[in-house]
Amino acid sequence: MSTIDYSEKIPNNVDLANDRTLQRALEHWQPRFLEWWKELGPNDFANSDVYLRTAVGVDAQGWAHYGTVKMPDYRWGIFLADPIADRTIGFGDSFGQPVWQQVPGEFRSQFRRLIVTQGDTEPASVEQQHRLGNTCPSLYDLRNLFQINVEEGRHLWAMVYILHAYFGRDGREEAEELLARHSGDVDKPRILGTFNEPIEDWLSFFCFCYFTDRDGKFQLKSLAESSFDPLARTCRFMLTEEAHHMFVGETGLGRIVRRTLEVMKEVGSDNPEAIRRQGAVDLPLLQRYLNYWFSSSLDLFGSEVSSNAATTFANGIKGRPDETTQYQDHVCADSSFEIEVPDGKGGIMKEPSPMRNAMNEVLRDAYIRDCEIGLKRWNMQIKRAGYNFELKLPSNRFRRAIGAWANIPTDLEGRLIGREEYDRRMPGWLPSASDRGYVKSLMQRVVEPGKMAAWIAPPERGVNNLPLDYAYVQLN
Ligand code: BYC
Repeated sequence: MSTIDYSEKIPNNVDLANDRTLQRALEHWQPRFLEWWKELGPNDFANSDVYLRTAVGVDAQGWAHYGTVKMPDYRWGIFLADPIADRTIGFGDSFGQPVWQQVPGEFRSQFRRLIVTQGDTEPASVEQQHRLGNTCPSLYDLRNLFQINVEEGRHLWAMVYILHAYFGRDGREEAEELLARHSGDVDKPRILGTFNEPIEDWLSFFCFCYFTDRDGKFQLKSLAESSFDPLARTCRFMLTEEAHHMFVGETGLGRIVRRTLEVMKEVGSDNPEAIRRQGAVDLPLLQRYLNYWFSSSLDLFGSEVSSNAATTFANGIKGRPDETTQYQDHVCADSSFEIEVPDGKGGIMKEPSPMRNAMNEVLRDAYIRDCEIGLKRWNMQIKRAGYNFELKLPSNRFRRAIGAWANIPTDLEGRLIGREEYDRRMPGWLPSASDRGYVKSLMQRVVEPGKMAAWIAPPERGVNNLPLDYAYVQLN
C-alpha cells in the first residue's frame, strides 16, 4: 500500500516531491484554491473547530483519521487508489489490452472534457452550500455538511492533479477555469444544470446528497473503469469518500420522515396544515422536493442517445459502473438498447439505439433503481406507522431539460399532457413559493450539543462512535 506523505505542502501519495515541475505548478494553484475557499466556501465558520475525517491512507481498512481542525487548515491532498497489477482495458474497442499510464493523443480532448466536467461539479456544490451552515438543524448535521464540503474540495484537487499532471498547459488553464466559473453565475455558470440550482435549505441539501451525489457515484464508477489508469485510480479513491455524502442524504431524509410520522401520531392527523402547525415537514411537501431534485439530477446523465457516450465507450474512456462484474459483453459493437422517445403525435414509442449510443440511458436506468432503495425504506416506515401514503419517484420523462424528453410536458407518471395543463398543475408537483417560504421558516439554527431542530429526528448514532451530544463543531 502506498502511504500519504503529510510532511509535504500538498499531502500526496503520487511522489510529488520527485516531480519538481508538477509540484511547483500545483503549489502555484494551491493559494488560488484557498482564496476561492475563503470567498465561496463555508466562510462564516472559518474560525470554528470541526471534527473532521482526513484521508491518511488509501486502503479499505483505516484510511481515515478523525480530529478537530479549522476548515481553512484542512489538509487537501492528492490520493490515488493503489494500482492493480497487470490491469487491462475492460471495455470498448481496445478491450483486453494493457491500460494506459498516459493519455493517448487522439483521445486527449475527450478525456479533458469529461475530467473538466467532473471537476466542475465539486467546487460548484461547495458554492451551492456556501451559507447553509447558518441554519443547521444540529451540530451533528453541521459537521456532516462541512465534512462533505472539505471532501468536495479534495475531489476538486483530485481532478486538478490529473489536469496538471497529464494535460500540460491546457490542463493548467482548465484548472484555473474551475475556480473562475461559479454556481448560478449569469456570465460564467457551472457546466451542468443541477450545479447552478441554489441550495438554500436543509431539505434541499438532503435531497441533493441523496439524488445528486448519487449521480456522482455512478459517474465516478464509470470513470473508475477508464483505460487511463491514473484517472481510474483517482476515481476509485473518491468513491470511498463519496459513500458518506449519500449516507447523509439518505439518513437526513429518513430522519425527516421519522419526525413527521411522530408529529402525525401526536396530532392524530396527516393533514399538512396540522403537521405544519407543529413545525414539521408534511409528506406531500417532501414529495414535491423529491420531484424537483430527482428530475433535475436525471438530466446529469445527458441525452438518451448520445454520440459522445458512444465515442467515450468505444475509446475506452468511460465505461459502465461495475463493468467487469455486471456485464457479459464489454465491447457492445452489435447490441442495441430500446429507448422510449416521443412519437411526435402526442404519444410514446420505443426505438432501438445502438448500445454504445445508449450508454447514458443504461447508466440512468441503473441510477433510478438505486434511487428506489431509499424510497422503499421510507415507505416501509410510513406503512409501519399505519399511514396510507407512498413516496414515489416521478417518471424519468417528467420535467426533463436534456435529451429526448426536454421541454415535453408530462405529468408525474410521464403521460404526455398539454402545456396549459402542465403549467397549471406544476405548483402541485414542485415546491411552490409558499412551500419554500414555509421550509425557510423552519431553518432556525440549533447549535446546542445533542439538540435537534423540531422538523428532524435525531440520527441513530453519532460520528465515529462518539455520543450524539458531542460538540462536533465548536463555533468560537
Ligand atoms: N446540464 O451527448 P450529451 C458529482 C451537455 S456529479 C447541462 O447529451 P454526454 C457530484 C453535455 O455536457 C457527477 N449540460 O451528453 C455530485 C454536452 O455539452 P458539450 C459529475 C448538459 O456528453 C454532487 C451536451 O450537453 N460527473 O460528481 O454523453 C456533489 C451534449 O451532451 C447536461 C460527470 O458528469 C446537463 N445536465 O454526457 C459534487 C462525469 N447534460 O460537451 C459532485 C463527466 C449534458 O457538447 N461527464 N449536457 O458542450 C460526463 O460523463 C458527461 O459529460 C455527461 C453528459 C454525462 C455529463
